[in-house]
Amino acid sequence: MGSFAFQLLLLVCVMGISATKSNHTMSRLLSYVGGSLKNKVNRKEFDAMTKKINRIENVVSNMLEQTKNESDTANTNSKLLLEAIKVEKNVSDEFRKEMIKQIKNINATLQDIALKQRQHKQNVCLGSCLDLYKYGFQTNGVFEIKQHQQNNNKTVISVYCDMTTDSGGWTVFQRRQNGSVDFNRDWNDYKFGFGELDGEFWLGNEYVNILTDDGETHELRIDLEDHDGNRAYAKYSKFKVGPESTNYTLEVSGYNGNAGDSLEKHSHRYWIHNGMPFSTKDRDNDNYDDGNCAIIDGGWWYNHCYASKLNAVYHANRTCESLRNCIVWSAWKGHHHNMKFTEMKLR
Ligand SMILES: [Ca+2]
Repeated sequence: MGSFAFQLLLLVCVMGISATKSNHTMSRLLSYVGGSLKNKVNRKEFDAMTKKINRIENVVSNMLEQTKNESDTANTNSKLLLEAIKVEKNVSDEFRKEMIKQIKNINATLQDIALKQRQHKQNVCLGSCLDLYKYGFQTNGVFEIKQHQQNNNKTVISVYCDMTTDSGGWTVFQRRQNGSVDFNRDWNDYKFGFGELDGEFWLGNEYVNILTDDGETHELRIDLEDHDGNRAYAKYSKFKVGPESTNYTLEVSGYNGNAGDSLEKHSHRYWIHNGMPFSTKDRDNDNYDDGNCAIIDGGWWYNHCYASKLNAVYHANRTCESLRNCIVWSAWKGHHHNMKFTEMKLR
């Protein structure tokens, strides 16, 4: 049933995008969902579910039509939706529980769609994911935020907000998860960012500077997962990336977490990243006199050279064959243990 959650959410998302021309798309999606379900439940349950899905189709279709015109009706309609898919006795308890879970997910997604519509309708464009969270946007996704620049102009940028981890309100500025995006990039790419906000990406040093260099105190959180499925995090109570005139120098302090600190302090002074400018393959700002630490390992605040490097070349191996091409957070797993998933976020 795990994939059913995804399929239903996919269904809702696609319908949200193309509500007006959704009949054909919806039929195809429902047929796809149905086909997938067929293999997982018995015939009786499947027939019952088909009826339910047809009813969901009607209710959701009406709801999307209405939320298009008036987003405030979404709450009412979501309740109608919940009523509409109460599963009958001939469906197993487990299946019913799963359905209710999925409906709650759909409900949350629909409310989020409604809130996004309200954001556009009322021209609500807040300054951070934290402001958006406090406003009521509490599901993960891509949002627009408005930020002051030093020349007092405002710039609107798209960011991915993590609204569920550690009380939410986090602006994600880096993600690695499958190696789909090349991180061995030059200064300009790291300056303005690359990749896809809902996939692998670097938001851009320019934006991380704007978001952290505003006179307020910001936190940094780094979530890690290794290739054995172990997870850990490092959190810093103070985080700032300076402007380009400082080569985006890193200021970080106040570690806590369970991954260990691989940025602020280290017994080996050449492995301290705090206070270091950013380096890329075409801009050597590190303390390594005989070369450039960033030459093949992606941009980072290299010293001589690193205790951590989360933008290195992605390999789906548990351990690193060499110190090169290895996504490292040494305080947690040492220098030879490759990370499978990383996310860097600020608040
Ligand atoms: Ca150097």
